[in-house]
Order: sequence, then structure tokens, then C-alpha cells
Amino acid sequence: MAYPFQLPDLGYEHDALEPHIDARTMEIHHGKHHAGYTKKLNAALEAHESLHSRSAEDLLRNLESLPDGIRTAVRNNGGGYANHALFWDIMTPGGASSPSGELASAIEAAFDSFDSLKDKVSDAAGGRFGSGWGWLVVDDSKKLAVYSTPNQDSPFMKGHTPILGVDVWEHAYYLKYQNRRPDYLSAFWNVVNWDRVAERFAAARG
Ligand code: MN3
Repeated sequence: MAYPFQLPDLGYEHDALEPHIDARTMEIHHGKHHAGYTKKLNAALEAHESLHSRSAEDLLRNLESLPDGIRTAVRNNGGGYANHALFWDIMTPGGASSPSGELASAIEAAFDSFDSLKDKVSDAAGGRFGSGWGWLVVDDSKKLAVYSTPNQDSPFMKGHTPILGVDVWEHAYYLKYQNRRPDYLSAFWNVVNWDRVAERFAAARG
């Protein structure tokens, strides 16, 4: 996908992730916040035709090559565009409760256990001061890693490939959870689509 970027469909109804993530939050998060990043990304790129064939991933992996005047806008809104596209995709109602196959083996090798991975992601995301994301990524040596980023910064900016992300901006959880970010993070694990995370893992490892 390239310019003009389109808001991707959720792939499920707004209320599909209830009770873990409420319908009103999903409506606003997808229909207002993600739509806003998409619109602002397109606005930043509009006058730069040479960039119109490039994917959001490609733009984020090569921010330094962009014109000074749009680099920050692409970082923030391209990041917001790509991060949310991943976020909707790696959630589903009633998915498998844990990973299987090669992803499960890689998680055990890197983090000792699936529970330990969940703790690490929750700690990274929970400990992010202010707004940001918690990530499970495939790094540039094809290894799994966990960390958080501020604002809409994408792991693509580090040359890494995100395979699971959790949004810890207050807009992602405040209506239902208010200041209880840890409760939101606990609930998030109930709606992860491990099949999609496994597909992204396989693609990232090549
Ligand atoms: Mn968000």
C-alpha cells in the first residue's frame, strides 16, 4: 500500500473485542485517530510525487532520506498509520490463547517461556512514560526482541520488523480502564491473533 494511503478495515466489528476492548474505544480509535494519521500522512506526501510509490514501511525505514520539511510528519503520521494497521491485524475475537509452532519455539528460546514474554511486553508497555507502544519485534539479526517506543515511533525506524504491538496511548484504553493501564494490558492478551503474529514472524525471518 502506498499514497494515497487508505484507512484499513478492522476485519471485525467494533464490538468484537468486548469485553476486553470496548466498542466505543474501537470506533473512536479506528475511525478518528487512525483516520487522522492516515489523512495527515497523505497531506505530508501530497506534494512529493517521487515518494508516492513507497510503502509506509519503506518510508519509516528510510526517514533520513526524506526531505527535512516532511520528516517529522512522516515519522509521526506514517508511524501512526503503520502502527495501527498492525495493531488491528494482530487482534481478533476468540483467537488461539498462545502461539504455536516455530513462533512458540522462538519465544521459548528467547524469553524462556510464553508467560515471560507476556510479562516483558507488559512491563515495557506499562513502563512507557506518557504515550507510546510496546513491541515484540524481529531485529536486524533476525532475533526476537521486546521494547517500547515513545509517541508513534515505529520499530521500522531501527531497521526492525514489528510482529506484535500494543498501543498504550490513553486513547487506546481510557474510556474503559481510565488510569488502569496494567488492567488494559492484561486484557489485551485475550484478543491477540497468534496466527497473524506467526505469519508476520515467518515473513520477517524470510
Ligand atoms: Mn492509538
